[in-house]
Amino acid sequence: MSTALLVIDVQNGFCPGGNLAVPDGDAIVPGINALMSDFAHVILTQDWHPAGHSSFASSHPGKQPYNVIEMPYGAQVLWPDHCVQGSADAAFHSDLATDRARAIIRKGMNPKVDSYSAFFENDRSTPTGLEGLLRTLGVRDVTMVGLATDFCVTYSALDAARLGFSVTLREDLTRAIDLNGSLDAARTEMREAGVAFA
Ligand code: VGL
Ligand code: ZN
Repeated sequence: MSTALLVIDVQNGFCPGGNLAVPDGDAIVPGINALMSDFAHVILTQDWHPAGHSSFASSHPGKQPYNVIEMPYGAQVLWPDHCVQGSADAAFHSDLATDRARAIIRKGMNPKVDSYSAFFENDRSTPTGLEGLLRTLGVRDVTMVGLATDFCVTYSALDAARLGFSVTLREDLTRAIDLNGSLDAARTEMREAGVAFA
């Protein structure tokens, strides 16, 4: 059985200067690079939205970033336009050691459904294919790092735990958006799901 490091959304868009900048988001890059050699497999995710994506406030007349609306699949925070396919905002941070990655899982490509998790769209059922990749590789233990702690990292960790993987969060190698207490709520949910904090 094998181990995988899941590096979530370490993209310019979530780093200082990006369209959805997470405070200090770039500070985790050296530590993530150093950790890669401890794992059999390194897998990156990349938030990869078409222009006009339904998670963008600009796609909803009268709405502002960080408003919350009801979508057919549940509540959806509306974001500034970010990580549009092919843009500099969607590129990985230039210091991230992407050469070590076995695979890059792109997500958020469905114009109508957001996708925080590396495993499923926000309907919690449409798969990205990552589960099959990990199982085929014999991976049972996954360690999560990246951006943002309280959105894409947490959704990915919760799905991994639900799928039966043993999940460790390296919280020192994540940074949070922390919207209305979302970081505390995310920590509680991960603890309850059996995610180990390292
Ligand atoms: C993310 C909000 C929107 C993330 C992605 O990577 O945490 N958050 N898209
Ligand atoms: Zn996004």
